[in-house]
Amino acid sequence: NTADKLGRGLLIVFEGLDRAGKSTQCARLVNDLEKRGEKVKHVRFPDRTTPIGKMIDNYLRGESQQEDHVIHLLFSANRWELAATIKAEIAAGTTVIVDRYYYSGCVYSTAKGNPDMDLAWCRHPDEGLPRPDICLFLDLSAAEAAKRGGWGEERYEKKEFQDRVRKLFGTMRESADKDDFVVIDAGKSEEEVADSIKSEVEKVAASLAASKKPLGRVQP
Ligand code: ADP
Ligand code: 2DT
Ligand code: MG
Repeated sequence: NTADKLGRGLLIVFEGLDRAGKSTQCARLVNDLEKRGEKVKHVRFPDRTTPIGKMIDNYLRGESQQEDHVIHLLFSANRWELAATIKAEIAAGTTVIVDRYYYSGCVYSTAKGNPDMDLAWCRHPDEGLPRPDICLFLDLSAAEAAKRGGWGEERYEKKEFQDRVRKLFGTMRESADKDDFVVIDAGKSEEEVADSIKSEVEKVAASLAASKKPLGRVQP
């Protein structure tokens, strides 16, 4: 298995717009790796269970207001509070599968259009976090996403905002973090998407095992 060949677990992140299928595919990959005898931990951000996560949850549900910089830093802090655990799990041979990470953090905050907060500013607080071995970007057109049902009631779940998010993910996929991303066509059936993901994960696991690459950090 991965841990024997690489000497550590993998850090695998899922990103994409709302309804792209992240949560569905995270669950499937966790299941699949577990069946193959791998140790797996499933994490999602925001982690709404911690005290900081509860503040974020209130904000997302529209029950509280937060200044733009403040909520941005809370999302980042919510990742930092789990960073040491993630590193320890990976060192112990567990593969950690993450539903949204700092890429969402940068893109959603920047999409607000606050003139003091561009992508570069938004990325700084996350520098130094464990760096994903792969970020599987589930790519879905707006039309396909619309077929998957309406948005919920949460902040950000509005057409105009989602259009800005889509554009900014595009920018991010072409900038500092471009080597992290593998784009997956998320418009196919659940099984077909799962198969593409499996093959990308196997590819990255094999290449890392060959190079014995240690877990990285998000670079400035
Ligand atoms: P996300 O976590 O990215 O918001 P979900 O995994 O919750 O997305 O999926 C959003 C909706 O789309 C759910 O109703 C889910 O059952 C459905 N769905 C997920 N993957 C597919 C797919 N490949 N084709 C059609 N519908 C899908
Ligand atoms: P879900 O729980 O449905 O994925 O929605 N978000 C997420 C941010 O604004 N900043 C972040 O750092 C992260 C991780 C994206 C969570 C919502 O919170 C947004 C949608
Ligand atoms: Mg989800």
